[in-house]
Parts: sequence; C-alpha cells; structure tokens
Amino acid sequence: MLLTHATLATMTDGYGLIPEAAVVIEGDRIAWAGPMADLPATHRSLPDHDCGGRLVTPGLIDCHTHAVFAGHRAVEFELRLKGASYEEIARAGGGILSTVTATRAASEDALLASALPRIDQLIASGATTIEVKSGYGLTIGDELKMLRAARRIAQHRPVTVRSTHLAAHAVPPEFKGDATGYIKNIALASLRAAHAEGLVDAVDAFCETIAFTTDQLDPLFAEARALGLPVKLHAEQLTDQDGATFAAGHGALSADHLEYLSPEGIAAMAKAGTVAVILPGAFYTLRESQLPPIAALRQAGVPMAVATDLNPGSSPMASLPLAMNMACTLFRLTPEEALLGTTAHAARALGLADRGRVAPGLRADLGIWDADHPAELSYRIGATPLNTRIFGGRID
Ligand code: DI6
Ligand code: FE
Repeated sequence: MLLTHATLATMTDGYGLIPEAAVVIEGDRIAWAGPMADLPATHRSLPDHDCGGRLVTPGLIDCHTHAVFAGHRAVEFELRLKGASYEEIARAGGGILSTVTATRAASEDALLASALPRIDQLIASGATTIEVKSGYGLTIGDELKMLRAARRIAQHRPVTVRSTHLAAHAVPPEFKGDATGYIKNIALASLRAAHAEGLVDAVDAFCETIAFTTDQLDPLFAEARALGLPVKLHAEQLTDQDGATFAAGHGALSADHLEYLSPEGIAAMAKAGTVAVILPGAFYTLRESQLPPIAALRQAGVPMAVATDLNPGSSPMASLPLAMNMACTLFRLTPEEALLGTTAHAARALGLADRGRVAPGLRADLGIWDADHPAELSYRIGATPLNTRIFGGRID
C-alpha cells in the first residue's frame, strides 16, 4: 500500500514534518517514507491511498491505563465535590478498594466486556497500542483474572495490548497493616504465576504513603529482574517518597505521575534513561496544585510521555488528544512534546522499539487526521479529528 499527499509527522526529530509525503507499507511494516518527489520508481505502481494533504502520524500509544476494572466511582466523585479528599476516601475503605470489591465479584468475561467500550473510546481517539495494568484484584486469582482479560482485548480489537502486573497497587483489607506480608504472599506469588502463564510484559507498583514504600517494593523489583521483566513505578504522585530514584536504580522503563519529583529524582532518571510519564488527567481530577517539574525534566533531557491513566477513580478519561491538551495547558508541554509523548516516548516507556515513529522497518500503525498541522491534535479541547486508522498495515 502507498499513502500519498500526506503531511507526515515522522516524530523522528521533533515533529520530523515532511509536506507532500508518501509512505510505503509492505505487510505490517513501513517500507519507505519521504517526500513524494523522492519516491523510488519501484513503489510508484502500488495501490495508492490519497491522504489529500491530511496529517499522518504514528498511531498513538497510551502507555499507562487501568482500563480493566468493574463498576465506577461516580459516587466518590460526588463525595469529593462535597469536600472529602482522595486520601480520606481511600483510608475509609473507598477509593481503589471499592473498585477492588467490584472487580473481585466480576467474572473474566464481564471484565473484558466492560473494558471493550473504554478501549473503543481510546481507539477512536487514535490509539493503536494500549498498556493495561492489573491491580484491582489483589488476590492471586483475581490479579490473574484481570491480566487474562487484558490479554483477551487484542483478540477482539486490532490494537496491541501490553499488560502490566500491578498487584502492588494497594494493601487489601485482609492484609491491613501488613504490606510486607502482602508483597510476599500475594504480589510475588501472583507475579510468578502470571509470568508463567505469559501474561506479564512489565511490573509496576504504587509507591505512596497510602500504598507501598520503596523498602517494601524492593523484593518485588528484585523478582521482576530475576524473571527478566522490566519495571515501572507510580512515583511522587501525592508526596515525595524517593520513588523515582528507586525506580531509576532498578533501570525502570518509566516513572509515572511525578508531581512531587525532586531534583535528585530527576538526575537519577536522566542517568538511567527512565521515561517520565505525565498523567494530567489524574492531576485534573484530583485538583492537585503541585505541578510536575516539566522545565527541569526538559532541561535534564528526560524523555516525557503523556498517557490517560484511564481508571475509575483518579482519571476517568479515555482520550489521548485530551490528555495531550491537558499536558499542554496544565503542565506547559509544547504540542510537539505532547505528540512525542503519545508516540516515540510512549513507545520507549513500554520498551517497544518497533513503533512510535514513521521510519522504514517499524510497524505500520498510523493515524490519518482531519488536520494539516500536528499542533492541532493538542490544541482542540475534547475533539478527535481522526479520519482513518491503520493497524499493522491494514486500514480499519
Ligand atoms: N494512581 C492513580 O492515579 C491510580 N492508581 C494509582 O496508583 C488511581 C486508581 C484508582 O483510584 O482507582
Ligand atoms: Fe495509574
């Protein structure tokens, strides 16, 4: 297949913009991309799809979601509007734990069925690769159930799903006051079982006063390393727990949230090449006031990714362009940084070297947009000017 008359944002060097571009696709790969005038003669006779000057980008990548869960938390949303804080609700057994109760009660089929409409919203917003975390089961069986449901999404939709083990998301009531026992008996055991079943692409944890300390998480990250699995961490979302430094010390793919990230944490991430995943949906929903240190991350050369954090509590948002808009308006990313954040840098946050840019040999996941400049994707609020999507070389 040959795309012609594209305004191509390759994302290879900033936007890497090429006007009047062509893209040659062979099978599920990009074979060639460049100015139409330079198109090799051998490719000129391919069946062509005229983009009519539209913007073409890599398919967007949502590198941080909790898209598999049961129930909703609209009632808590209302409680917060009546004055309760996220931490108060969590400590009173609501918050993450109310979703845990609902998720434990749901079957694997029911979890899959309720996730698909959310996945469809992400796809409609331009996503071609979606990461999904466990973390609302918190028993061995329920964590496995969530990961199996996440894996099955890709049997029903053309997206790539990366599944992340997040048993260390919260301490369940049956282990109240015994985070260490929970890590030993449930988190580690469920990680081994899930890995044995081929359900785990990465290991994540929530490092926070209402969740786990770095000391408690150390055995989990050691086990991930022993199993050859990459790690990532919810770090410095509500307080500074030195999570980013801990994650970087374990060679983490990413540290995520980072509102309370310290200069030491930034330096450690820069040294380790750990991606900063920025999640403005949670900041917005929780009405946080502490901004992540974007200028300092930029100056230190830490790559920044942007994701939805799609989850029922702190970020019930299923649109990547909206996450990009919020990253720009709330956090002052440039639209170029925001688009790098949902393409090239998001791929890196997932350890995927085969996507996120438009270049020969990479996967032919592309978005064709009713737009003529890439800044348009961040500029509009809640709009999704997606015209056509291409998953692995196929127009969908
Ligand atoms: N931080 C978050 O923002 C989500 N998980 C986490 O560790 C919130 C999850 C929830 O409230 O259900
Ligand atoms: Fe999260």
